[in-house]
Amino acid sequence: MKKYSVFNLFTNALSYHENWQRAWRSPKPKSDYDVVIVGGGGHGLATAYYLAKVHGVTNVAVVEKGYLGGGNTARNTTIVRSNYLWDEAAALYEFALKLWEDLSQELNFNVMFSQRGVLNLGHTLQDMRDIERRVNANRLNGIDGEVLTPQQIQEIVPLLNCSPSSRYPVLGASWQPRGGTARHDAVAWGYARGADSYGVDLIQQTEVTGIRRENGAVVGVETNKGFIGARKVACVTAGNSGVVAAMAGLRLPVESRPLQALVSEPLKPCLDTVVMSNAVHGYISQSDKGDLVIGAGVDGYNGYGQRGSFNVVEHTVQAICELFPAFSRVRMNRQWGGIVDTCPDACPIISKTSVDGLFFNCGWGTGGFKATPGSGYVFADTVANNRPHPLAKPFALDRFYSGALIDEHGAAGVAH
Ligand code: FAD
Ligand code: PYC
Repeated sequence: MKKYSVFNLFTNALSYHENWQRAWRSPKPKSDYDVVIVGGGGHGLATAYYLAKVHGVTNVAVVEKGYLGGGNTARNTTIVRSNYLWDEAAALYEFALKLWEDLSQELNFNVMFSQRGVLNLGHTLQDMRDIERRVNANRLNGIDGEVLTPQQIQEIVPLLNCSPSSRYPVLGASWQPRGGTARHDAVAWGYARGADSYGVDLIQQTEVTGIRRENGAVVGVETNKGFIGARKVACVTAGNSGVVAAMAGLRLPVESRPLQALVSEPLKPCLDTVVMSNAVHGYISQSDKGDLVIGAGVDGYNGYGQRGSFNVVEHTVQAICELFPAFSRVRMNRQWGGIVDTCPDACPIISKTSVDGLFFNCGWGTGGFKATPGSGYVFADTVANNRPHPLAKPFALDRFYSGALIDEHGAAGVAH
């Protein structure tokens, strides 16, 4: 992969970007691939990268209906942590967190991973019992975590209202120091450039409209630009997974709902960690640009409109003002929604399907950004070897038949 020097940066800055190389090719689709990945978000691009790099499978196309990283990857609030309750989920998210720690070096692309720590606040005795249980479980799994007192929290976040007379007093928090945030589009671009350098074709503005099967096996995808043959099709389409699965006659146990976020006008640095509260129900961090990045839970209805409803915005900013009275006069610049696909147990699906050669990676709900590197790694392994990667095995579709669900609603961070 080409390395970029300070000299390059300097000359490019003075050339009005004219000499900048494209970060990836824009090829016409071939008639046939070993693997077609549907969906060019972070997870799809990471899957392509690891298929090529780790498994030597390079005759691969990523087919994206919009632009790379323009779905939930572009719309999320970039919180990364691995403090999930159950062993299976904790192992998967911790694997991802370890990949995050070296990702900028791996991709030679600054993904701005910032381990500024994540606080999950508790406001009731039951919250605190749940927090203690989760932190204990995390530590048994080798994941960093501590239970903090209100005094310790106040030292980390001086602006947080820790007054015992507040409506929902802060009684404590879980603290994962290795958690934090990353730059969402840099992750997509880094994986895209890496995958392209191995020969993967990244095909944008091309919508998959059908999944062609013969004798119970996948043979390719129909697109709005024609048929593309494939021995394997790996679908990584987040909020649209139910729609894409239906193209192959499958019904997935996912529901698609809007999840909203907001950013404020930029402020001087005032919040250098991530604060989440499930009870008051809002979360917040400050981007490197200075904006407050804010969100809460999913909207209360299913749908595909990437907007959401106003009452959720109102509820979210009320929660933030309750937690941070000093932010009550900050103006909000933008609000948006993304469509998240949620499973009944708030855990993802990483799985083969009943159609030979057809795989799905979806159902990450409100929390898949943090999993991007790990998700791509284990899904690539699953697709390349036609069997689940050990970390992906508990997340196969068969759990909805066996009943071996992994209930992570408590650790999901925002309500589903
Ligand atoms: P996407 O980035 O959505 O990629 C899927 C792609 O598939 C899209 O680009 C789409 O255009 C494409 N596609 C769909 N249908 C087709 C088709 N028929 N043909 C071709 N292409 C198709 N997670 C966290 O861990 N931390 C957070 O802080 C966090 N905050 C969030 C805040 C909001 C407001 C939202 C909406 C989500 C948040 N998430 C968070 C969840 C996270 O964004 C997702 O789980 C994750 O980005 C999913 O990645 P992906 O690559 O699977 O999906
Ligand atoms: O999964 O940590 C998370 C999260 C935070 C905001 C949305 N999802």
